[in-house]
Amino acid sequence: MSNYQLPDLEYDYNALEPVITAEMLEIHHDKHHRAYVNKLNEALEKYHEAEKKKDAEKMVELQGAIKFNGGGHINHSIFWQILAPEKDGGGQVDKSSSLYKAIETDFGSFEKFQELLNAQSTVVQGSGWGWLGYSRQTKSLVVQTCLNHDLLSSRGMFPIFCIDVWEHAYYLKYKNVRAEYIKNIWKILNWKEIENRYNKIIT
Ligand code: MN3
Repeated sequence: MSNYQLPDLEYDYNALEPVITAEMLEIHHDKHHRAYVNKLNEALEKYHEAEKKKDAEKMVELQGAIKFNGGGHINHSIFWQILAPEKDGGGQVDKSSSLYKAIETDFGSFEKFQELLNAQSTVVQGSGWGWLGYSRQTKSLVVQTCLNHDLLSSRGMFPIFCIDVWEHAYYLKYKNVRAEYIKNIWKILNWKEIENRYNKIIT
């Protein structure tokens, strides 16, 4: 039996205001993310039944739902952790950290990295995610975007942090102006957690 659970947030629904309003965060976490978890569990249950019956056709058919809802669950679980309220240090990057130095080395400057991630995330067509990733192959940081809930790890890159650029992430406050939402999200990035994720992968 697969029974994935919706992870609790480590902050209140109103804690990311004004960047993300309480209403936006509650709907995003409690409705959208919960639906991915429920649909992932349903699809996996059907998959296990099909597996018992050795029904390969049904198993293949279910893979789309597992990929989409499983990716939604995995990506959102990262996203909630790499955000933090401004009063708890959200948005404050430690310029002496190894991640900050690696960003300067790999992108020229922190500002150039920011511009690149913002620009690429803004032009994702339809729904998707912007990422800072780490390529084990080139041993360097990379900016990437994924469509829908595709996983960065399926490209052989380790996901360090992400920006959800689905309309459901910003529309209630920012309407069609995705660029404004992306510009503002830097105020609530949890750099301690982001640095931890980077340090784990390079050591
Ligand atoms: Mn989302």
